Amino acid sequence: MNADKKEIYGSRARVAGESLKNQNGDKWGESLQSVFELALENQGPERTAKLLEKLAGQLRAVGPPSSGATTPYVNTIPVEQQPQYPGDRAIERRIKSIMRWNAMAMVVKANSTTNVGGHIASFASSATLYEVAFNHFFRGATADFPGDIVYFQGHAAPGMYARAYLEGRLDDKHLQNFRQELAEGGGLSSYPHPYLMPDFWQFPTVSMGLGPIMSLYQARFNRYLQARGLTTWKEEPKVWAFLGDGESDEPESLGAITLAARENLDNIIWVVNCNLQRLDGPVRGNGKIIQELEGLFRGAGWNVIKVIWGTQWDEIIARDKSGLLLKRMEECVDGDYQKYVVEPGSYTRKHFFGKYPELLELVNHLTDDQIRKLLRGGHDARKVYAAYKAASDHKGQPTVILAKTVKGYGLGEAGEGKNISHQQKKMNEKELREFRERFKIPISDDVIAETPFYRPAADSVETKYLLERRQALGGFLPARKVTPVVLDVPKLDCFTEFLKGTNSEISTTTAFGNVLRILLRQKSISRNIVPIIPDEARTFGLDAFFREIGIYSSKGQLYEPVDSNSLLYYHEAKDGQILEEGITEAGSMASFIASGTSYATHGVPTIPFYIYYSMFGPQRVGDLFWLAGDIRAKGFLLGATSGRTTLNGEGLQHQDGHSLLLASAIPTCLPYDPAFGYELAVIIADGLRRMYVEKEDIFYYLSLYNENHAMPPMPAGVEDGILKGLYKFKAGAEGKKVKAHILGSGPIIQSALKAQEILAERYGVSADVWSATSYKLLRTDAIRCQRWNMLHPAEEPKKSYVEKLLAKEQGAFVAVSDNIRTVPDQIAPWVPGGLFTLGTDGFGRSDTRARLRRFFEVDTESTVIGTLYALAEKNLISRDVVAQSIKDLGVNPEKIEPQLV
Ligand SMILES: Cc1ncc(C[n+]2csc(CCOP(=O)(O)OP(=O)(O)O)c2C)c(N)n1
Ligand SMILES: [Mg+2]
Repeated sequence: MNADKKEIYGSRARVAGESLKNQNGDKWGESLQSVFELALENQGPERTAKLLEKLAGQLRAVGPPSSGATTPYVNTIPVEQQPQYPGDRAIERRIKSIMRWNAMAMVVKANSTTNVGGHIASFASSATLYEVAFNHFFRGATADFPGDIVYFQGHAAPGMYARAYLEGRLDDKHLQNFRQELAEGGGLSSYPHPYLMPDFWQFPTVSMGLGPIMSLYQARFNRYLQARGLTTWKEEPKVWAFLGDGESDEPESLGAITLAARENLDNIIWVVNCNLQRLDGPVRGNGKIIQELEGLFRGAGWNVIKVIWGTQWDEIIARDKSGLLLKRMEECVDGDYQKYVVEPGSYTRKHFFGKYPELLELVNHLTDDQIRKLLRGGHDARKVYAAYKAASDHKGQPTVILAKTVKGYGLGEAGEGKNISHQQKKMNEKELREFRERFKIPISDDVIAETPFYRPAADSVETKYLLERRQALGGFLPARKVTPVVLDVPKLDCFTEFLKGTNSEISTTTAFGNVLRILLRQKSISRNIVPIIPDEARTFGLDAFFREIGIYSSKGQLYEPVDSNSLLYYHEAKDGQILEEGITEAGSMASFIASGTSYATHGVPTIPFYIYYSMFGPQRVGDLFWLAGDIRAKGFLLGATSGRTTLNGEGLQHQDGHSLLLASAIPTCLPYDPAFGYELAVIIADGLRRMYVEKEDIFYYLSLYNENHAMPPMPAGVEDGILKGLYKFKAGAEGKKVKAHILGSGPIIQSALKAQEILAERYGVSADVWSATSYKLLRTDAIRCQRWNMLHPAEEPKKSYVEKLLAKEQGAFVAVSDNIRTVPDQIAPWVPGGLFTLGTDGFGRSDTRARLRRFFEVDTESTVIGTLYALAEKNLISRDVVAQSIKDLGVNPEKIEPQLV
C-alpha cells in the first residue's frame, strides 16, 4: 500500500473510532467488521490474520483470557475459496462404490466360514478421504522421487486391498483369503504388516498411536536426510497419516505434535477421520472431538483445516442471516450428531432445526429423506479435495485435516452410525441387497448371498480411469520396494584396539563410544550413521560427539551456547549428524525406525545407533520395539546403564534386569549381553555385515554397562562363539578332581572370574568361566534343532550349538548375570545335567554395587556358594562343603530374600 492510502485509511479509522464513542455494541461490531473487510481486501488474508493475532495478544494482556483456540463449527475453507474439482466425480464415485462393496464383501465372506474377524465400518467412513487422495494426491515412487509416504489407518486395510484388486495387483484368491494368511496360495494380512506382506505394506499402523508418532519423526527424518545431503530427490515427498478420532486419545498420537510445528514440517499432512465413534461408542458424546482437536493442534502451531459440512449445507448456511444455525451447530454435542445419523430425517428436522423455529424455514424445501442425506464434509469429494489442496500448498507449518464423517457410512440398518458398527463383520441377505442398491453394484439376486467380488473389465471406463490416475501420479501405492544397495562395511580389523585389549579399566558404554568413533572415521559408511540419543549423552560419556559431528537442527544454532568456550560445546548445526531427541523414548524409537527403514523407504540405507537408558527401552516403548520387527527395521539399540546392580544408586525405577528378556521376545531382534570391548566389536562388525551387506532384516539389542573393568585381549578362535552366544573364556585350574562351569555375562562375569580363583584355591574345584553373550540366540538354535528332530524321528537327530559345545563337559553348570534368572534359564533344557542360575529377580534399590550384589546373590561369594551347591546337588561334593563356604565367606543365610512373591 502506498503512503497516501495508508494515511487515508488511518485517518478514516480514527474518525470512525471517534464517531463511535457514544454508540452501542452493534455499531462497534459493524464498524470493526468493515475495517476487517477493508484490511482483507487491501492487505490480504495472511497479513490480516497477523494483525488480528497481534490485536488479540494486546487484548489478552489487558482483558479476560479469551479461548481463541477454536474457530466456529464450520468448514475452514469458505465456499468462495474452494477450487474446481479436477476429476470426473461420477466415475470416481462409481469406483469408490465398487471398492466399498469389495472391502465389505472381503470381511463378510471371510466371516461366513471362519471367525477371523475384520472391519467394515472404518473404511466405509473414510472411503472418500482415501479415494480423493489416491486419484489426485498420493504420488508413487519414480526414478528420482521416492514416493509419498502414507500411513493408512490399520482398520481401513480392506479398503486398500479393494483398491489393489481393482488395480489388478491382487486377485480373487487374495481377497478370498483375507485374514487367512496360511491358506493355500497365501492370504492378506489383517492390517498393514510389512513383515507379512513385504512387497505391499510399508508402515504398520494398527497399534493405535504408533502410526501418528512415526509419521512425525519420519517427516523430520526426511528433512534430516536432505540436510545431510543423503538424497537426490526431484521433489520432497509428503508424509500423509490417516488416523481415527478415537486414536487421538493415545498419548503417542498427540504427544509429539509440537515437534512438527517447531520444525516447520510442511511436508506432513494428517487426516483425522472424525466419525465421532471409536469401538465402544462415541469418542466425545458430551463434547465435540473436532473442536477439541482443533484447539490442541492450533495451540501446538499446526495449520488446521476443518471439513465438517458437505456441499448441500453451503446454501443452507448462506441463508442463515441470524447466526442461529451456527449457534445450533455449536451447541449440539457429538452424541446428538451421532443420533441424527441413525434416526430418520424427520427427527433431525424436529430436534436439530426445530429447536429454533426460524431454522425450520431453512430446510422447508427439503424432504425428510433429503435432510437425512445432507452430507458430512468428509464424504464430499469437493470439500475433501479443497482441504487436501490447501494442505499440500501450505507452507511453513504441518497441516491437520479434521474431517467429519459417519462411521459405517452406507451400511444402513446393518450398522451406520451405530455403537456396534466397529465390530460389524456380518451382513444378512437383506442388508447386502440394500448395500448393493445404494451403491449400484451389478450383482444379481441369485449370487448376492455369496457376496462375490466385483471387478469391472480391464477396458471399462472405471478401470481405465483408475489406472490412468495412478499412472499420472507415478504408480501404485502402497508398495514397498527395496533398492538393493550394499554398504562397504568395515571388517573386524578396524577394531584392533579392542582385539588387543586395554590396559585402563573402562566400561562397555565407553567401549561403545570408541567403537562409534572408529565407525565414524570409516569413509565408506560414516555418512550413513545416525546416532540417536534421548537427552542422555552426558550420562553415557558421549557428549564429545556434540562438537565432533554436531547435533542436527533445521535452524542451525541461533544462539551462542553457554559452553562455547569449552572444547565439548553444545553444537547444533543444519547438517548435524546426531539426533538429540530430548526426553522422548517413543520419539527416539520413531527416529530409530525411520532411519532403520530408510533402506526401503528411500533406497538410502542408514545405520541407526540408538543409545538410551536401558530401563526405558522395551519396558517403556515395547510396542515400538515390536513394530521395529514388523517394519523390518535394521540398526543397533543400545540399552546403556544396564544391570540391576551395576547401575546402583538410581534405585527401583532405573535398575534394569529384564530388558534382555523382553527384547528376546521379538523374532527379528538379536539381543546380546557383551562383557568385553572385543565382544562388542565382533558383534557390531558382524551386525553391519548381516544387515547392510547380506541384507538381513534384523536388528540388534546390546546391553551396555557403566562399570569400569579391565578389557582383556580377544582369545584366539572365539569369534564364532561370541556371535552364537557362548564360548569358553577362561579354563579352570588344572589338576583338580571336581569340575564346574560358570556362565557369566556383562560385568557380572567378574564375579565368575573371582569365584573361579576362590573355588580352585579353597575348595579344590576347577571351574571354567564361559562368556554367555546371548541366551536367546542359543535357545533359538536349540529349539530349531529340537523341532526338526520332532518332525524327523527316523533321521539322525541334529544337535544344537549349545549341546555340541557342552557335550563333553563334566560337572555342574551355573549361570550368573545382572538379569533375572529367566534370561539364562532359556537354555537350561540343553545344558548337560541342567543349569543352576543366579540372578537379580526382584525390584532394584539404591546402594553400593557390593551390597546390591550380595543382596541379589550375584557377587563373587554367592557365585562360589552357588557353584558348590550345584555340585552338591549332583553329589559331586558333600553338602558340608556348601555349609562351610557360607561360613567362610561370611554370607548370612537368613538375609532377606530379594523377590517377594
Ligand atoms: C493400542 C491399541 N489399543 C486398542 C486397540 C483396539 N482398537 C482397534 S480399533 C479401535 C477403535 C478405533 O476408533 P477410531 O480411532 O475412532 O477409528 P475408526 O475406526 O472410528 O475410524 C480400538 C479400540 C488397538 N488397535 N490398539
Ligand atoms: Mg472413529
